[in-house]
Amino acid sequence: MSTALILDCDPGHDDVFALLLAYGHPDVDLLAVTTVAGNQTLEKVTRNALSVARVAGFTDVPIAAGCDRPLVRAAQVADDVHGESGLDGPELPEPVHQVESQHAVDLIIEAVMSREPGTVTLVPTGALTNIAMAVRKEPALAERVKEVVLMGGGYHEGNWSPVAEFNIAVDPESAHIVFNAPWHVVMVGLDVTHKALATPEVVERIRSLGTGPSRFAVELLEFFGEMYQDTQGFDSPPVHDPCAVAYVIDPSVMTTRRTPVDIELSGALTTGMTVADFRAPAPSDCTTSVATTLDHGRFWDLMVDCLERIGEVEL
Ligand code: PIR
Ligand code: CA
Repeated sequence: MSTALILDCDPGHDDVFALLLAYGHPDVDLLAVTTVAGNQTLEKVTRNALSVARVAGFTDVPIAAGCDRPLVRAAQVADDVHGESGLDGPELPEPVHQVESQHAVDLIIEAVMSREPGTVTLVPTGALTNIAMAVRKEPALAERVKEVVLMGGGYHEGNWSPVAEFNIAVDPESAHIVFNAPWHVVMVGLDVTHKALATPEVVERIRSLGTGPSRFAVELLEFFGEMYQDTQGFDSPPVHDPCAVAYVIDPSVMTTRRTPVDIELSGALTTGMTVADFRAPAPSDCTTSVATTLDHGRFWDLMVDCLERIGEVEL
């Protein structure tokens, strides 16, 4: 049975792997790709999504642009790891199709509300601005979606501050709305994505596929790896965003724990922290879960199989 999925992203090197996995896996029906300002400006990440659609051959999937800044705070970009374009490294081909005229927030609402209740999964891999706007504009969304499986946060780790992760830290007010809405949220945070390392063996497996999309993927990993080495001292880069898609495809690639999570909005040192309460068994009305461990081998098997299935794509 395939899962209908909307990927809300800010490509972004690792977002591309989420796009490839969501498009290339037979158990996922990728309804739409929506974009949000984050790793780079909205204009840049949207162009990147269109370019990737050409590289991987999914120009028939609608791509809609969303919010160009966080709800409350000034925009911040992550050009220290993603570069000036948001996707530095490989050559980015000119897009061959157009972005939708509809705003991402309206597309999300329409796509979910027009389908059977409990059938659409939202996978945000950037700031949560579009998702927060959508559930505010159409509160019934919360009971209509199957669940929200997001890459963001971390209960023991941070990357944008000692305790906060980028996607949450740049727009904590949106994160607060999303984590407190009455839907099930699965937080796939740094606690597991920092284990999703593209080791030299992984890079060689992808390289050996010898296709256009696999070469593109390798060039992304090479750039991302250098930036992660220079800025954060990682030997291999963590490929965060496809972890959330992998959970949707096969939840057994990670373990999760149902636990209350809330977002710090006014800390002196902790704004944007995802505060998880592990002190006792979760209360029966708890609607949040956190991912706790990742099966590295099976995760990368999923990713490599997907690239193999996508195969060669004529540009
Ligand atoms: C990755 C990101 C932002 C900043 C850094 N340093 C690294 C992006 C990724 O695209 C991912 O969605 C999330 N934000 C990880 O923090
Ligand atoms: Ca991202």
